[in-house]
Amino acid sequence: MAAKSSFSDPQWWKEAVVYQIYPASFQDTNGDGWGDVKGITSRLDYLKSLGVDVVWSSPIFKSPQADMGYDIADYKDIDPAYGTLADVDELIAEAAKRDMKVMMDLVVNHTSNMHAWFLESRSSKTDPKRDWYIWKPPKSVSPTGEPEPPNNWAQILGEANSAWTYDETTKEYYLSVFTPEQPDLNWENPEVRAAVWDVMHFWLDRGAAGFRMDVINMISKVTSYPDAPVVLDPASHKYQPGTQFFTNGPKLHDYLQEMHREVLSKHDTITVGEMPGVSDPAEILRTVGAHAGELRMIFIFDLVDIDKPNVRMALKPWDVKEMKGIISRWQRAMIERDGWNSVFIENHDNPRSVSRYTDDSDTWRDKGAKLLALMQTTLGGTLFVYQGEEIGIRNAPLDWDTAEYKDIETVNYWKKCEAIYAHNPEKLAEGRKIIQMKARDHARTPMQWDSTPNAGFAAEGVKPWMRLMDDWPTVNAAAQMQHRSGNAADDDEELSVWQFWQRGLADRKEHKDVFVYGDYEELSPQDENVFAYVRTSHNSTGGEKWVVVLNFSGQEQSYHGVPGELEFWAAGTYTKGRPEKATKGGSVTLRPWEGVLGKLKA
Ligand code: TEU
Ligand code: CA
Repeated sequence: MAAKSSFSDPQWWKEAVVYQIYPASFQDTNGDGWGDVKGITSRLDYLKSLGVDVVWSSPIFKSPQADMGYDIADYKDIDPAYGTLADVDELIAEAAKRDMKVMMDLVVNHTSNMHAWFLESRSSKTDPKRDWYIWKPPKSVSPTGEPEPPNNWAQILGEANSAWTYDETTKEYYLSVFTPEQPDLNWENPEVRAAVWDVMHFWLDRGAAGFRMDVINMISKVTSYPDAPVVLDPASHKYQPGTQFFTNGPKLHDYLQEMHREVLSKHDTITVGEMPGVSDPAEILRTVGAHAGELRMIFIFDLVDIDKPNVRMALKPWDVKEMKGIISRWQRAMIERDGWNSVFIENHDNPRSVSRYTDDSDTWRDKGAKLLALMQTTLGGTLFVYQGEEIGIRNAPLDWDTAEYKDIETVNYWKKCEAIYAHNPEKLAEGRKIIQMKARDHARTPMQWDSTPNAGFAAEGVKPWMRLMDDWPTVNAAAQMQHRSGNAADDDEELSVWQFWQRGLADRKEHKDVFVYGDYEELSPQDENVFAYVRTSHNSTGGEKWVVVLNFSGQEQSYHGVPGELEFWAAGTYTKGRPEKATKGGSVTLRPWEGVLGKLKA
């Protein structure tokens, strides 16, 4: 007989709602146009009122900011732009007062090229830290003295370039899969691993509740460093994606189990591993299985990579059926195989969900955002909400100058477009469109707090580090928190996006047996526009059954598959109470982008 499943065993980190902060763009308090730790602390009450339990901030450590802090120069200090260690102590203490926790971003696949470890490593071939990074001689040197990289792997954040960076000091290359400013650590070296455990202890001892772990599935490389197969047009791409040779590599699980033994097993943590590029359930369960002894959960990228062909800065058509398939597959997999999901559709590396999965026009933006909120608050797993998602911030418009985009990936991508397509205006326009749809910058615009100058992100007269969206006078947190349309007691009152999220998070907690821990069954896999599912609590004594029906289209849709008998409609994205057009007999008619939640008779 199979062992009893732990899926529905209550754990604080399963029920927690995590809010991801992009610190440079959250709240500036000292007038430099750059968000800071004190700014996060000043907004804890806001987060608490939304229903957040855990705050995770993208990196705030000392960094030259080549990749917005994902290039760390000192893991045990805070970048002066963000504040001080004392500010973080205060943040953790203030969060604790509100019964909230703080999670750190652990970026240990690579360091900054300005980290002391790397400066030592590059200084000579015999330096004691030489082997902390991955150094190789050139594959060849041309008669004119031009070195050739050890293999053909492309950089991830500048795919036109090599993943290897040549260093004149010792005439060798170092591996830098993201950018030259982010040299990869050599995890084969036990000293490196011990140094990482030390960093983790440092933050846990300071009161951090756990970690989001940046590209943690890239720490083990295939150490023969073979050439990657040619999948991108070699005429325009000398270098090719080498992902398969450093994603879920041969020693990943050894390292994660060692991490668990040395660090995580000693604390009650929340951990989530960022794991792009892996979709095999058996492999994923090795990390997130209840008895795996590795991490609590990971970010699976199938959904946010739905429109990703070989490289991220490209477009691929997708449809609602595909989206539903991905969600249902992972909901089922964790229940059947005793693992644990994270639920997310936004982060700082992706465009805004309302623009990507719904219709972000002025007419439909708030409906689309509420549809996505209803979906996420009723799916199983630990829920992650991204800064600004709770007010339905959308992508920057096409008419923004490319100079407004600050992200190194976008900047490199646009440079490449301008070089290759200098005489091809059509291709150039296509590149510009890809930026409007896919750039990471869309998630990084300053938070829209209120309708005062600079949207309350920074004081009047300050120039924010990145341009604010133009719609902040109408799309902002204050307006949505105060929002009232019609009579508050009226079922037809429409909630703002923020209010809808707040209510959804509260409902999720109230009915956690259903929405966090319950069973999941998709009802409409073949429907082209409607996504419908049933969540059932495992509770043997009077289990509850709830149905969710979501219209992912801009047209009215009738859905006939509501199973069993409806007790009542609990929520809809158009009205506070009963959806207007809900009918008897298993049918419901949904308006464009409308979603409804109903309780079924047991
Ligand atoms: O991202 C890793 C990653 O692979 C992506 O989501 C990446 O942004 C995308 O593939 C680019 O095409 C993490 C961080 O979240 C990201 O911000 C960093 O730039 C990256 O690692 C390097 O630390
Ligand atoms: Ca500041």
